Amino acid sequence: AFVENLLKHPTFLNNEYHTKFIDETPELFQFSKRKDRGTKVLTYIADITVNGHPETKGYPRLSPTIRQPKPPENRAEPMMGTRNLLEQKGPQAVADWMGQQRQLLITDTTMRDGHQSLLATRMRSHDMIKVAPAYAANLPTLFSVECWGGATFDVAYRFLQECPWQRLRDLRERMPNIMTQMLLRASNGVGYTNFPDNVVQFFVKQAAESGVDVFRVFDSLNWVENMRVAMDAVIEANKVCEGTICYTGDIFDPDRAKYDLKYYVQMGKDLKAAGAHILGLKDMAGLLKPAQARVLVKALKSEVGLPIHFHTHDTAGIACATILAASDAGVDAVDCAMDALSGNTSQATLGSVVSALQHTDRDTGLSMSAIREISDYWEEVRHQYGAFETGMQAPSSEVYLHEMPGGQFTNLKAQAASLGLEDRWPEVARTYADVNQMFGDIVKVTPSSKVVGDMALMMVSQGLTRADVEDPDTDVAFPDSVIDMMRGNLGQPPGGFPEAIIKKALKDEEPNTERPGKHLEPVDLEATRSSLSDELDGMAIDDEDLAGYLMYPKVFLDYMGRHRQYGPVRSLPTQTFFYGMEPSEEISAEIDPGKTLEIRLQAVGETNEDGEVKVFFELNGQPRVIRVPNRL
Ligand code: BTN
Ligand code: 3PY
Ligand code: ZN
Repeated sequence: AFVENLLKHPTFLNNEYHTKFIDETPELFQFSKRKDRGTKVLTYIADITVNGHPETKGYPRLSPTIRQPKPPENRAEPMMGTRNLLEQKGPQAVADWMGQQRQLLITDTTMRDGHQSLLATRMRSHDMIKVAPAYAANLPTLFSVECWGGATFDVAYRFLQECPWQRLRDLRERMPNIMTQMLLRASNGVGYTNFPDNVVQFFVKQAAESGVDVFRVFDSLNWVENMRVAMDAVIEANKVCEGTICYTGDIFDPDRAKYDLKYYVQMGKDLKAAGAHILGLKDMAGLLKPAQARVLVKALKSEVGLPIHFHTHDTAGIACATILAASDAGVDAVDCAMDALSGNTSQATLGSVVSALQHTDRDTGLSMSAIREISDYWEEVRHQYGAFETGMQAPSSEVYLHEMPGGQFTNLKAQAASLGLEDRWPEVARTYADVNQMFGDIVKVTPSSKVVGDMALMMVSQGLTRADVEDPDTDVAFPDSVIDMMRGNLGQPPGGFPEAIIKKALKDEEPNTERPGKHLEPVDLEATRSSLSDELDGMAIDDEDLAGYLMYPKVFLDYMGRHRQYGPVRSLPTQTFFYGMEPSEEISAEIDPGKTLEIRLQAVGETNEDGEVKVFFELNGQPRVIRVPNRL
């Protein structure tokens, strides 16, 4: 390969080379770059077949003869839906229309929060794209499909070796009539820290261009001041701005008076004044109970006057009851997940909510048979992700103690286990609640929930109690995330953080109580684009790549490195992506529209003395041999 490269090189051909030419021309050694995409994909399959995928190690694959998930037939041409209204008349018209509907509107969260909360966010685009046309054709009256944002963005690059932007474009194209919806952590974008204002603006503009219609914007401390930059960017892009309240505590509990009815109504009014088209009510842990929902929804409806979109989790098993109470009280739209990916830490069961409302004045009008067919598809998809199941067997009222968001609960359990604390989970849960009180009773949602979790794990593993931490005479090594939050880098909770804990974490350093973005220099976008291009050997960097890099520089670069080696692996079936292939198995992968690879694994050879294995394939009928290192 080296000689081939050398003979083709223009400097060599022009006789301009000198003795240092070889040393100074690194591209001569970049053999993998010259591999065609078919070879790259075979290299990936060979590697996974021999070495396994690091994410599914130790978990048995399903039999290769198991049926691939098959999406339902389209029953009709896609009827006009909310997306057409948005395109024709704009976001205010969507909000006005929403407020005039009698039926309860439904958002399907399966492709975002559903798998984020049940399968560690590991669902691949391949499995979503296949069923998107069935949503468009068979459920055209859904309010929206939540399919982007939250944790799905970095997990796509980090663990699934795919571009989140392409997922968005592919889904958008296949559901032209239904609004897509994303979860945006305001100034934290889809990351864990506050970004400079121009990065947030750039990200929102790109998300709107690539296909997001509804932006659910929330702040992890419920600080409206810190939501304006993101909200303004959504409004500027002419998309639906769902300014969102995060719900915590219990409006009926006098011990949690900080988060009473008045607090939420005032926040709703502030979001309306900040330009929200609709009001999101985000109950990320599933704490809102039916009686409280009745009171809260009524008050928000009458005192704020925006249409309300309610999101909750079924962690305690009560989400359907709360949704039906909210529906009675006049909530406009609610989030549900398709049956097969609902319940427990996920959303309420879509088919059950739809069924419960049939023949009532809030009948959703959605087709139960269309829902069943789509849910059957998701059930088959879910089987392929067994390695990521959390093992949660039943709903649990323990969530009222710790108040962990749906996505964090099982994650923190796994983190605790990895620290050897699996037997001490009840203690972790109690400590999480203590940390919340010690921090002044704050909203816990990404990223503030992660800070509380970090602190709780540190305390349990070091045997520290709240009293120990608060004792001025005990030295405490706070996690970095806690120090960062006390510095004011995630913004301010209502009433600020308690003085004593700031003092203990920061010692003599003064916290910043202004909006973090106010003190962050704008990023020079064009300079960043050109240095990123240099780092990637002159590759053209488009706005999607740049926005991805700005959110997660290292994750993006690692993704690009693997992409160069393995090519378009997003098009592989999920079984193959996670487990490789078995001898005589055949698959096909459409790597571009109309360009399909037919791949058959013939045999896997012995490992030679260099530690390499020959893997024998047929690619579109032609024999191919790929060598990969045996790393086991
Ligand atoms: C990651 O966890 O870094 C992403 C998964 C991709 C890692 C690739 S997959 C083929 C090869 N085998 C490994 O064990 N690692 C790489
Ligand atoms: C996220 O930010 O990813 C969430 O789902 C918060 O609830
Ligand atoms: Zn959620």
